[in-house]
This record gives sequence, structure tokens and C-alpha cells, in this order.
Amino acid sequence: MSLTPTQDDRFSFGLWTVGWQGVDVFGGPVRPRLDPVEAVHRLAELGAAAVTFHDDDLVPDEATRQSELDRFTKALAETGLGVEMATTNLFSHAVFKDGGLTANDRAVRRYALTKVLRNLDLAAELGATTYVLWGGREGAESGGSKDVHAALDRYKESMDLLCGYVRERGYDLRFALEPKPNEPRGDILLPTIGHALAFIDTLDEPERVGLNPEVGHEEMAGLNFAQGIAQALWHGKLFHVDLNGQHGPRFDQDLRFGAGNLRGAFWTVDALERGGYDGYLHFDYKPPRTEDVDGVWETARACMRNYLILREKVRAFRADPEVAEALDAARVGELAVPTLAEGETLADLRAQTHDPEALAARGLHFERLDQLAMEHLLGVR
Ligand SMILES: [Mn+2]
Repeated sequence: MSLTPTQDDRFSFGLWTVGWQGVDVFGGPVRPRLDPVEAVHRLAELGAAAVTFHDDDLVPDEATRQSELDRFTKALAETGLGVEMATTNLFSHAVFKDGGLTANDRAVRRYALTKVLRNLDLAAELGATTYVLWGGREGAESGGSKDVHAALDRYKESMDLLCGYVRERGYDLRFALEPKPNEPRGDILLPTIGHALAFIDTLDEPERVGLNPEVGHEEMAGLNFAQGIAQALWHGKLFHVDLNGQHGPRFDQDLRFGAGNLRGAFWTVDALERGGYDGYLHFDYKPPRTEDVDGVWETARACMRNYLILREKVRAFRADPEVAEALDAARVGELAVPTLAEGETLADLRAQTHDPEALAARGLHFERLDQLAMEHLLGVR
């Protein structure tokens, strides 16, 4: 078993992840700025396949925009790394204090749209095929300050305009909405996978818009990430994924993948590997403030290594004959059988005798199955 990543594994990192300087609500930077060119070289050495960026990570300054882009594309060419996704920073600048696409102030919304459009052009130029929209500031702290009905109208208006732009330009780009329940806003619009899926159905071009769910964001809402992405896959909407770690409902921890809810990570890898997801495995995490620059690269290496370890564990679990037996005993396969037989009617069903007491007496043996998963995860099988 190889735990050394290669480009075939399709691991990808945001420039803002390894580049996070540790600025949080209570303290300033603990690490120097990381040059995107160095990030590209280091990530390539570690076995990543691609990088992703916000406009402000890569080209923060108008005066140096072209020279920075030239250096960056040279680094990509030297390493063979790709750009698979890009996104717009609609949250850091003070102008976005009440959001971008759903700000009450119409002039702010008009500026936000132009910022997205400009970075869409750059994303397409650099070969990205996914464009993420995380609306961290799209929300409110108090009930009266945001007309949710109007905000969703404006969100839809923006998405319809952006889809139309991408179509007219002929860009090979799909949008992926990234849900999050709260932080930085008190309550964020489209807070979970389910909210975002329902919203996508209202768009003019729903086929161009899917999801970029993040482990920690769903777990902050107390939700099960593996079940969430399984539903996104069922809808054909898992366009991208943000892998990281989180310890239950609290502030957004952005731990390296595998830290936090380890059992959740096992089932997340199982859901991705078995569910037909064929996109990039993207890490969106923050190396803790305790780490120096060497520690940052250790966390990047660990994200990929933990995925590969869990992939091996999941494969061994699925290949274990005792697991196959336990799955049978748990009637897991039976759920794929339609409840009514071909040609059978509800009248036929009602004409039959059902014995709920006898059915109730059957055990489902789920605990044995889960213990087998636990033992694979703990390395004793
Ligand atoms: Mn996060």
C-alpha cells in the first residue's frame, strides 16, 4: 500500500490554506507571507496535483498583477500542477461587511458582481473548471436587518447573470456553492447542503450549478457529512469537495483532514470512493497557529496521507468477507430492492397479510457491522 501521493490521486490545495498566516479574531499573524510560487513548488514536491485560489490570494495588488501572474504560470509549467478551481474573495474587504451578492446596499452588489466577473476571466484563462462561491458574509446578525426573501431573489439574480456570462463566453466552468451555517455572519444564507440544493433548483441554468460541501461546515451544524455528500451525489450535484477536520458544533476549526471526527472521515472517504465522485480531492484547512513554516508542510503532507490511509482502510473494510456477511445480516443490500414488485399494485399489497409483531422481533445486527468498521479503522483487522 502506497501512502505517498501522486498527481493521479488528484489532491488539491487552496493557496489560502498553506498560506494562512494565522490571523484570527484574537491575534495577528504568526507566520510570514507565503509566496504562491513557493506554495506551488512545495505542494508539487509533496505530491499534490493542483492548486486553487481566491483573486486576493494570487493577485492582491493591481500594480503587480501581471508580473505575479507571469511568475505563477511559470511555476505551474515547471511543476505540472494545474489550477482546478478558483473563487472570489467577497468577504475580507470592509466593503463586504454586509455581504457581496446579497448586500442591502445595491452599489455594493454591483461592485461584487464585477469582482466575480473579473476573476471568472482569470479562472478560465488558468484552466479552472470549477468556480466556487462561498457566501460567508451573505447573511445577518439580527432578524429585521435582512429581508431573506429579497436576499434569495438577489442571490438567484446573481447566479443567473454569472451562468449567462460563462455560457456566452464559452468557458468550461461550472459553479459550486459552498454552504456554511454561521461564521463570520451570525446566520449565513444557504446554511447547509440541503438549503443549497433546493436553491439550485430555482436557477435558470440549474445544470451549471452544484455544490462544494465542506466537512467542517456541515459538522458545525451537527450534520453528518458523509450522508450530506451522498445526497449531493444522488442529485448529481457534488461538483467539488472541501476536506478538513472539525470537532463537532463549535467555531470553524479547519483542522487538517482526518483530525477531529475521525470516524466521520472514514465514512466520508467511503462515500466519495463508492459514490462515483470523480472530481478533485480539495483540502480547505488552516495549519494551526502553533506551527512554523515546517509545521505547515507537515499538515499538508498529513492531509493527503490521512486520505490515503483511510482509502486503504475503507477498501479493506469493503473487501472483508466477514463484512460482506454482516452487510447481509443487516439487510443493507435489500434497501436497493423496490418496495413494490414489478406490476404489483397498492391493492395487491393491501390484500396481503402483514405480521408486524414477527417483523418487529427481527434484530438488524447493525452493531456487529459497525464494530467491524471500527476495527478496520483502529487497525486490528
Ligand atoms: Mn471551514
